[in-house]
Amino acid sequence: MDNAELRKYILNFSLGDGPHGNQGYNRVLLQLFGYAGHGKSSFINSCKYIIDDREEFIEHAEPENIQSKGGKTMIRKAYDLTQNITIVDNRGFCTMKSFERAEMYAQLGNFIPIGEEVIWTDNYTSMMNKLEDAELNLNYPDFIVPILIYSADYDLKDPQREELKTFLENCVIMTGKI
Ligand SMILES: Nc1nc2c(ncn2[C@@H]2O[C@H](COP(=O)(O)OP(=O)(O)OP(=O)(O)O)[C@@H](O)[C@H]2O)c(=O)[nH]1
Ligand SMILES: [Mg+2]
Repeated sequence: MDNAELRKYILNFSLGDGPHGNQGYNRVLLQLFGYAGHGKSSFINSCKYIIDDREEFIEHAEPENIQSKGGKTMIRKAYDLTQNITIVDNRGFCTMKSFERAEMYAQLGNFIPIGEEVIWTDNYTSMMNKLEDAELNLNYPDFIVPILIYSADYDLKDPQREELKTFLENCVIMTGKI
C-alpha cells in the first residue's frame, strides 16, 4: 500500500466493515499518553496534516514552546481525524507517581470528561471526589486504543522502564490492546 492508498484506507475505515459488524462500537478513540514534552501534540498535528491533505501545516494541538517548562497541554482535547477515528491529547505526566498514574487510568477509561482541565490530585480523597463529581461518561461505544508517545531523545532509564512496563501491561488489561 503506498501513502495515498493508506490515507484513503484510513479515511474510509469504519468499524462496521468487519465480518461481525461494529459490535456496538461507534468510533475508534486513539488515546495518546506519555511524559510531558515527548511529542503528543506534535504527533496529532502531523496526523491531521497527512489526513487533511492540506498545503499548509496547521497547529491544531498546541505544541510545547521549547523555552517553556513542564507540561504544555493542560486540557484533554479530542480531534477528529476521520468520521470514525478521533485522537485525544491527554495531559502529559512528569513523574508516574501513584496519583498521576490513577489519573491516567481514569483518562484511559474515559471516566473524566474530554475538554476539561487536568489537575493532578495528590491525595486519595480528592481523587475519589473528582471521579464522583465527574459526569461519568463511560463512552461504551468508543473502541479505545492507548498509544504511548516516547521521544527517542530520552533514555529509557531503568526506573522509567519499570513504571512504563506496568502502565502498558495495565493498558492491555483495561482495553485488551495497545
Ligand atoms: N525533533 C523532533 N522534535 C519533536 C518531535 N515531536 C515533537 N517535537 C518537539 O518536542 C517538543 C514537545 O512537543 P509537544 O508536541 O508539545 O509534546 P507534548 O507531549 O504534547 O507535551 P505536553 O503537552 O507538555 O505533555 C516541541 O518543541 C516539538 O517541536 C519529533 O518528532 N522530532
Ligand atoms: Mg501537548
